[in-house]
Amino acid sequence: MEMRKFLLALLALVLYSLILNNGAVEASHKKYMNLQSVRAVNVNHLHRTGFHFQPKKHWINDPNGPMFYKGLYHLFYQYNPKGAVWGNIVWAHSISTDMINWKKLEPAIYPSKPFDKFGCWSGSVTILPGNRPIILYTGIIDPNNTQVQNYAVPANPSDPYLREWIKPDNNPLVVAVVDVNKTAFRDPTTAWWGRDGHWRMLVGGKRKHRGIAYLYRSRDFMKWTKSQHPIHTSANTGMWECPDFYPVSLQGENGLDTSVIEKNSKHVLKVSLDVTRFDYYTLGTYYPDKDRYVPDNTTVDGWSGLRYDYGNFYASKTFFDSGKNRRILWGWANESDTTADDVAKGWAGIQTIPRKVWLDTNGKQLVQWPIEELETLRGQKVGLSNQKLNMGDHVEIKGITAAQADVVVTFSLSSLDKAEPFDPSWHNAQDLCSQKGSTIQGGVGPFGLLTLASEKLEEYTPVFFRVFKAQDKHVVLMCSDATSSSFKKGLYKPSFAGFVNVDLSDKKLSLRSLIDHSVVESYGAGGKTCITSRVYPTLAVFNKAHLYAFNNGSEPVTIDNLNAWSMNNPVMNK
Ligand SMILES: *[C@@H]1O[C@H](CO)[C@@H](O)[C@H](O)[C@H]1NC(C)=O
Ligand SMILES: *[C@@H]1O[C@H](CO)[C@@H](O)[C@H](O)[C@H]1NC(C)=O
Ligand SMILES: *[C@@H]1O[C@H](CO)[C@@H](O)[C@H](O)[C@H]1NC(C)=O
Ligand SMILES: *[C@@H]1O[C@H](CO)[C@@H](O)[C@H](O)[C@H]1NC(C)=O
Ligand SMILES: *[C@H]1O[C@@H](CO)[C@H](O)[C@@H](O)[C@@H]1NC(C)=O
Repeated sequence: MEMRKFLLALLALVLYSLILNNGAVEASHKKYMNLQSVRAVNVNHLHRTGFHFQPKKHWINDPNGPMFYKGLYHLFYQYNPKGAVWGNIVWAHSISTDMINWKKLEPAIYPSKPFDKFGCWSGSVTILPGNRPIILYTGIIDPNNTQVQNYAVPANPSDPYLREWIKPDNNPLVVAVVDVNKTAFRDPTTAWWGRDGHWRMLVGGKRKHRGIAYLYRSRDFMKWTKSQHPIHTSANTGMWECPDFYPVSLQGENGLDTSVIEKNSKHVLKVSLDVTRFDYYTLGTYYPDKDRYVPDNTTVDGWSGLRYDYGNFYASKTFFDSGKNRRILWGWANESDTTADDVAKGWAGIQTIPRKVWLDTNGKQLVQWPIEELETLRGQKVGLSNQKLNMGDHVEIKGITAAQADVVVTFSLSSLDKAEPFDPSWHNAQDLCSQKGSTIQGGVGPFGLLTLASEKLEEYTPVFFRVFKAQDKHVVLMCSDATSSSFKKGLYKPSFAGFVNVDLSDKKLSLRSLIDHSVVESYGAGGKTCITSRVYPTLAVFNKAHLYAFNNGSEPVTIDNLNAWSMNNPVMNK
């Protein structure tokens, strides 16, 4: 790729974004036509992650069809082989024995047939009886974005790598009927098997502003019929992308196969809302005879509802890992820098660390935790215990690589009496965090970690808690605030935040942060509330990055216990 062509493309981008910013910007992928096939001249390593899933270069988005098959984990993902912006999308393919070290294979699916000539978009894997994996994915069949659902099968099922996939000629399996909007009809789920001998799957859609999960049934997986009613819909939520529907056990942390329907379980329906670009879920009951899903009255059905992650996390997908009897969640974290930055650095997008997901003992939300295999990357370790932090204190955690680390800390409070009053009109955690950042001193909190911090705190990404007193309970706010993360211009620097539904009777709060150069992925209260931030420090890079614990509340806070590790690099898509 010659420099001249590259510079021309950059110029085109600047002009194009000017036009875009003046016009109406659609929620979906912005299309930078001129940049879609501009191959990376070189790959800038400054902000590349050390242990998160990334290809060697170029653009990635949604995780697709994760599965465990014959002792190997497979991950497919939306990938642009020709550039660092969205476009030319194929299903890239990697395999692993531990979901931490990855080997890159050739793309599994790419546009080639009339039923996917204009795009091979997201989808899922179902493992049919006899251990036969089958991919369902969305194909784009014309320049007008008409969407159909296709399938693909391994060319050689005895190849454990499943390198080659065939797209048979009886595709597409499903096309939009008259009353379905064919340009808002995509992302088939993993199918589940009903006792009545029918397979079922969901496809995301919308009608006007109503989000819809269409339900399809089939006896043989080839002939699919749309059921009269969607499994669920919700007004004013816009397009439902990447639906995910699965059972969770009422007891314990084990996962359930997607086809399990039993008394001792609940169902989860997750949708990715194209309008807000966040992933929301509800817990509820699935009635197989009526093929209806009814959310519990304890969960909010809409965009003030529960989220897997209150930060940069979208288009997620789970799968049942039969190897370890757990359900694993993959999600995409896009960049927070500009498209011009992405083109210049030659890459964009990462997958978050795979998380085990299960139902909280309170039955009202899910809990997530990084898979245990991540701990194999832990290297040099430092610890701290019984350290008191008064208001304004910050202590440095020295002796590890602060730009690439795993930190686990438990804070304890001697009293909650100084908690600030909670105003019941504060519904939006992110707004609250942007008003009450780490430098706004409080009663109980803010306290937590200052990650990716420069030595004199010119740059830092604080991850912290703040406790409020509502009428009859305490309210815990968790923030991951990118406001002061970087001097770089043009970045998206939100004060991501969520509330933490935690019992404070032991007056303890725990936090785990996975810090990886341009990502801080945090788990509050054992994984009840998770927040991922993408940040691009200019000073706090490599060995100039520091890590601190801090308290800026008038109530002293004690670090009961803190362990931090330098994280080693896995083999990543070599
Ligand atoms: C795309 O849409 C335009 C405008 O509605 C129509 O004229 C054209 O025939 C469509 N093309 C295809 C391939 O469907
Ligand atoms: C169908 O969906 C597309 C894409 O979101 C939208 O632009 C169009 O207005 C929708 N059509 C109808 C009839 O609602
Ligand atoms: C919520 O549902 C439960 C049973 O599932 C019921 O006992 C309770 O009264 C309901 N609460 C509200 C506010 O509707
Ligand atoms: C604590 O608050 C003070 C006053 O706003 C501020 O100057 C200081 O930087 C804060 N400390 C930390 C570690 O954020
Ligand atoms: C990630 O990038 C930021 C900044 O450009 C946008 O605001 C988000 O909408 C986008 N998220 C997704 C899921 O595309």
